[in-house]
Amino acid sequence: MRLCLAVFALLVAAQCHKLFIGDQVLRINAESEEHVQLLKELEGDEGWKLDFWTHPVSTNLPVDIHVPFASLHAVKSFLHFHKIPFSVMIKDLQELLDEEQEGMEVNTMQERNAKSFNFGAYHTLDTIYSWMDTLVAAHPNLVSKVQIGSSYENRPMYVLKFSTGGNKRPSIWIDAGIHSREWVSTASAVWMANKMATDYGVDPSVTSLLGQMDVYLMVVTNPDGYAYTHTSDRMWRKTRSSNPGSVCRGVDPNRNWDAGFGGPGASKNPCSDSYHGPSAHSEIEVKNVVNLVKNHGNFKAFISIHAYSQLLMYPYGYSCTSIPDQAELDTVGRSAVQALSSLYGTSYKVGSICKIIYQASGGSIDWSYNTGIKYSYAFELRDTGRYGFLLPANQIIPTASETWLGLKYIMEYVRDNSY
Ligand code: INF
Ligand code: ZN
Repeated sequence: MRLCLAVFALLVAAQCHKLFIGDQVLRINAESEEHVQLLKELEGDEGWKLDFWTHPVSTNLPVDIHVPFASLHAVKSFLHFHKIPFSVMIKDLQELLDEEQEGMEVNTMQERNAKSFNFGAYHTLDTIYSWMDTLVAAHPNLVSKVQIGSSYENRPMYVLKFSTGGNKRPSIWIDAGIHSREWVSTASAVWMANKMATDYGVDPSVTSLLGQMDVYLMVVTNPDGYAYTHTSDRMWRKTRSSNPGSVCRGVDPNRNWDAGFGGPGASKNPCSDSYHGPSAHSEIEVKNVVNLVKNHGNFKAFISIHAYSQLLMYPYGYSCTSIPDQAELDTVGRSAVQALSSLYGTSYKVGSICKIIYQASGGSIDWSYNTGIKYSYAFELRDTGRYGFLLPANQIIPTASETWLGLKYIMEYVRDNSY
């Protein structure tokens, strides 16, 4: 048995996939400020190669940590010693990854025969890009595929533009997949793009929305990172740019925007998953979006879709002071979440980034808000930690369907209240 496991591991490694055999994800419930401080020290200790999926901020938010097999004993001893309660959320990360991979392989075979796109499965970048062409071909008078530039590794960056005419109409920006490991964000954007296209002319609200506004939907905002999660490291979050003077690659594209850039809640260490990069907009993926939004000049909403934690957040992240429009964005956010929850009862929290989770500088929706796009929001989709970034594919369509109701509420509100 050990021999075939070793052979299997070698075969998989031959595809240069990073392996996570025996790795676990622990859910830690800090019960005191002292526990929170101890967890922050743990996060700062690079030696144990811990991947914090969520971060220690207070006693009322759990901390999920992906612990490599080699560090498991030490980390569990540390938690036991300090009497910090924890549970094992994922007992073997590689097993979950293998299941996910099997699901994708089965789907690819079925798709070849059925010639129909399976919205309830995760797809590679190439498959998503091909699907975009079929969506445009099916709705030529509504949807176009616009290349806004290229990524660091020279992959095209496409926006799906939904427009029924006019020139630079009041528009809504929606991006998904800016953090590449958050696969359900990208998969939900694919489903919602199809939903919007097929509901136009059928759903009076969508028809009215697209009769007055354009919608720009970027399904894969970090294509290099997304490709890398399929070929090499499923847990990759950042871009894939090289950092001069460091062996570590990538910048956190949600710390690279010119909004409180380099402030608290971002790292100056290129090896950190929240590395802010050498300067604001240094990442071409961010720069391409900034240029499009600035050149267009008539965006009324900027919505960024992340996963996980089930949150709907508004600015600021870089500071815990309230924005001038806090009351309105909070009210609209709570109504949007009410619409989202009406489908399956999924519970979301609403609030500013800084207050509801933690201070994070250089975030996209802080930048969009400060450039005058009032209706700036960030969704954190399912789940709340049972699977985290490895949400099973059978939850894609339920997640996308409920998210669509929340998103549609926001878009309708913007249609009726922005000038
Ligand atoms: N979100 C957190 C992040 O560290 C929080 C966040 C969301 C900050 C939106 C700023 C704006 O970027 C995620 N979620 O990474 O996937
Ligand atoms: Zn994210």
